Amino acid sequence: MPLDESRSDRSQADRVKVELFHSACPHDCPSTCALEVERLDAKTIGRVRGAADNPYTSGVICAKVARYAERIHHPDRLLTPLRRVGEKGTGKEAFEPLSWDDALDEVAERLLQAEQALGAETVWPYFYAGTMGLVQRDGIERLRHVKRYSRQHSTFCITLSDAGWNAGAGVKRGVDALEMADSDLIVVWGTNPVNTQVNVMTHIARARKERGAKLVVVDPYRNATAKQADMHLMVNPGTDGALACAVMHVLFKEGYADRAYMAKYTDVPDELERHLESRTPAWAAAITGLDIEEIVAFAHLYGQTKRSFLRLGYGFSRSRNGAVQMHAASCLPAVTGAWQHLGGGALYANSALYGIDSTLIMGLDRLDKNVRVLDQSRIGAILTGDPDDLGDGPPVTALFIQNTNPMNVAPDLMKVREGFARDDLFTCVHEQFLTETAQMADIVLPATTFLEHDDMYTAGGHTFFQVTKQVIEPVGAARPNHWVHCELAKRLGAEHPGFEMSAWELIDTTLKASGYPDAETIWQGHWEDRSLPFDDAHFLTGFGHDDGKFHFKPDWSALGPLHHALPEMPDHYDIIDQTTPEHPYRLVTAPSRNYLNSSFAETKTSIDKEGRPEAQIHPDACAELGLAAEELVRIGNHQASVVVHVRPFAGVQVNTVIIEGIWPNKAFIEGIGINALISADRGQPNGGAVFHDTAVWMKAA
Ligand SMILES: Nc1nc2c(c(=O)[nH]1)N[C@H]1C(S)=C(S)[C@@H](COP(=O)(O)OP(=O)(O)OC[C@H]3O[C@@H](n4cnc5c(=O)[nH]c(N)nc54)[C@H](O)[C@@H]3O)O[C@H]1N2
Ligand SMILES: Nc1nc2c(c(=O)[nH]1)N[C@H]1C(S)=C(S)[C@@H](COP(=O)(O)OP(=O)(O)OC[C@H]3O[C@@H](n4cnc5c(=O)[nH]c(N)nc54)[C@H](O)[C@@H]3O)O[C@H]1N2
Ligand code: SF4
Ligand SMILES: [Mo]
Repeated sequence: MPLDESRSDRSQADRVKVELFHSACPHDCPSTCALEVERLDAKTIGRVRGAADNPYTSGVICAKVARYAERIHHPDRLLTPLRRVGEKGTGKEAFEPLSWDDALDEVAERLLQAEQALGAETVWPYFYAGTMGLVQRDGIERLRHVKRYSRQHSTFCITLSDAGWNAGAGVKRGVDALEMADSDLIVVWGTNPVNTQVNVMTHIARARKERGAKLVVVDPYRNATAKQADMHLMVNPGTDGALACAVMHVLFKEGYADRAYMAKYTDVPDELERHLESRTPAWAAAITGLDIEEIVAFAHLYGQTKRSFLRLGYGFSRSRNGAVQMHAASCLPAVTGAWQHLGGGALYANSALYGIDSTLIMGLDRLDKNVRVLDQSRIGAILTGDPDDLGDGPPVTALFIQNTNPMNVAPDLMKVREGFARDDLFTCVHEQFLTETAQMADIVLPATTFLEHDDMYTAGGHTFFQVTKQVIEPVGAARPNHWVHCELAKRLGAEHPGFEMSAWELIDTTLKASGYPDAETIWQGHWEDRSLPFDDAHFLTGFGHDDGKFHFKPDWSALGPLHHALPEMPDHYDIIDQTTPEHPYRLVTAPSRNYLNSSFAETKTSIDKEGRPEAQIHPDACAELGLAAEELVRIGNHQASVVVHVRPFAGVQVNTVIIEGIWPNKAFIEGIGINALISADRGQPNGGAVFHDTAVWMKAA
């Protein structure tokens, strides 16, 4: 992989006077790259590059953001507010432009009418992380809390992985990713950084070049990262708990367990050892589909390497048992004591480093815990009136949506479509593009991108906090989320100091309340490094729990209401969507490289690079099903079926099928996207979508 995907010709830029601005990538990606943006004039950007002087970004960004001019200046950007005058779901021709004042008046009137008819809980502000900027992403919470609209349990992404990590380590942080360069073994587990956070590969490449470090990838298919690995453990999806247990079994049996470390830093090492006696490599081989020898070889490599770095991803947590999988894997460095060494330990995410006080931005001073909470991933069930989801409250009759595209990304898509299609539902979508969700809206509002507004950013994958300023004028009549919150608040009679401030004032005030330098100072310096001293980052001063220990035996009841059946110890928790004679395959819907969730599916370069949705199916399975390359396969379960092209691929087990990318529904042969197959079941113990946990049938289409 090229070290700098963003390097390219400067010919266009050379012709005009180019100014460089610092910024940060706002997309929902652990890398939160520090950027250098070329401004060609007050309205136009040129190339975007990774900041060379940021130690994590190190001059490298993904190709899709390097080409951001293509997205920001895209002819399909929304330029004015729109009112729908035609059928839902039918594109541009169904909308007519209107002024901002008229649009905001209409939205406010409809929200007030809904509230008067059924109470404030009938309104559901709905958002996710289209921008990760704290002001523009989270300000919608202030409007929600002040108005006592229904709350949102945000379960698309991190709920399962958070629960799994916190179960063991007790706090959401880990070893600084820069230490990967000092590691002798890097285990990329349940993440595909070549696609999803390219910067991880920069630091792995350094360790390999400078120290001859080994790279192990644990993943159900030979993805772009596994292709570069020294060892690829191609597990059955949802079976990592078994692999982790068998590895620990070997570590204990063969003298790789650090008993002195465990006595000091962990809760119940002896009980764990006894528990693992029956979790042999042979036991795990039958569950994971790996060979016994592979499992033992990995255990030896891991046990023998003091500087071993686990880079734990989100992917392997997107399953009904995902929290148990994450916890089981996170136990490994606590058994060997790898945490004690430079370049040793684990990183899932670093959110806890930042300590931002979000009270002002989110209006937490106005939060009323009696207001009902609706699960984001169950939007289909909610909009179609499932009483279990709605609780005692009214139906949802009004949605205000920012930063997300649920008509494309949410589970149980057929139900989501049915819900959005309701005649008695008022929907306002604030968007950069006329997404499939925006096409269902009554009023569409045009949104700015990150280079058209101010914001600030934490990061999951590194330690740098960043503050950014607007670089160009808003495109067309696009307006930032914060501006829309304030304008709606006026019309809705919602009062809060946060609605009286500019975005910059919100940033500055929040930073002061959080013990940071002021906004201007951080902006001038581009970022504020929040990394911890070695002993703290490596938990040598204690893990996050009250007893300071890593918990092999977690208190799941503290982590969510659905804790009753969870295993007490790391294990294979067998609640995944099992294969049956009727559904003999397991489907994984992993992200593609050139799309980011559903974003960038509008840019031509990304579309050209991705081509079309394809099912990657083992050649033996193809033979059995009578499928060949270029042919169509129908893939289905009790929810729906979709039709895609076949790509025979030996880098996957015979009973697993992979479809990369969250494509627009229309990219599929019958216009039904992949999430029609995804269940809206809640992962345990705290909910969480199970995007990679689906048993399916396949047949020639
Ligand atoms: N290009 C690109 N970048 C992205 C995104 C994107 O869509 N495209 N999405 C962004 C977002 S929102 C997020 S949260 C991150 C997610 O980034 P990651 O942490 O990488 O998580 P996923 O992309 O869901 O899955 C990564 C890998 O997990 C594997 N996997 C699935 N099930 C299992 C399992 O049971 N066990 C194991 N061991 N592996 C499994 C998949 O095969 C896939 O290769 O990426 C972000 N970055
Ligand atoms: N099958 C399958 N489904 C998945 C996943 C998977 O791996 N497989 N991954 C899941 C995961 S991890 C996640 S996080 C979700 C993500 O799904 P979404 O939250 O829907 O993320 P995006 O698809 O990137 O859509 C974000 C939208 O926000 C808009 N946007 C960006 N910035 C702004 C802004 O400043 N203001 C406004 N108003 N709008 C803005 C963008 O134009 C874009 O349309 O998808 C989930 N769905
Ligand atoms: S790698 Fe992630 S954070 Fe970096 S530019 Fe690409 S999408 Fe943005
Ligand atoms: Mo995500």
